Amino acid sequence: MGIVSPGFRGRRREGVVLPPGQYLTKDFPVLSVGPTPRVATETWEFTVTTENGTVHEWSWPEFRALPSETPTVDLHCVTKWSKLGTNWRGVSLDTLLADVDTAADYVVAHSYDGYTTNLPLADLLDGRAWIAYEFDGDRLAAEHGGPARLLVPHLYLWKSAKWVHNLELTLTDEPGFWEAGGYHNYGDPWREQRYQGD
Ligand SMILES: Nc1nc2c(c(=O)[nH]1)N[C@H]1C(S)=C(S)[C@@H](COP(=O)(O)O)O[C@H]1N2
Ligand SMILES: [Mo]
Repeated sequence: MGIVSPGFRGRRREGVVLPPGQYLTKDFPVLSVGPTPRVATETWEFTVTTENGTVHEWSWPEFRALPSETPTVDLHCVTKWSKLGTNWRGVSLDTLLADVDTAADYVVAHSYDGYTTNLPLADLLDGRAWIAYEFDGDRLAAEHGGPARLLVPHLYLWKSAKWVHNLELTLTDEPGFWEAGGYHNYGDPWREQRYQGD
């Protein structure tokens, strides 16, 4: 590692595990805008739609037949709790998007409960995001987004859409639920991008 100036908060430094303003918890709090949707794997489907209307679709068996990964990642919630070293299993977005032909720069994730969140497409690539379906070796609990949720741990946890149903690839950036309600458009915990203007 090179020299990092002590005042610069935007990068992770050796020995620094918590982004600014966060505290550690061992719990796994549940934060949902509405009631937990119960989605059976028999009817579950995951789709990626491109800017020209092409739809890529996976049933549960098709999704589960894809190669999976077991990331261990730190979670940072904008309500200030962080949980370190969480263990997941999921399919990398690199895998899911490998055959998707698109000129889009942005994504809106749509969930079964109607929740939406937006992020740059680049943030889903290069081993940084998964559609996760196991937590700590068990099926992902419904309250935490099961059967499957988006997991984008390098951004605040509101970007990790639970019960994810569709990724809409868009040419222009379209704010999601919290982003339209005053939360930061990007949400980097290391730059403490909690609210618009941070
Ligand atoms: N579909 C959906 N995804 C969601 C939410 C939601 O209400 N609906 N809440 C978000 C918020 S604000 C947070 S902090 C995390 C919480 O995830 P958890 O309940 O597993 O801790 O999920 C995010 N994903
Ligand atoms: Mo949140």
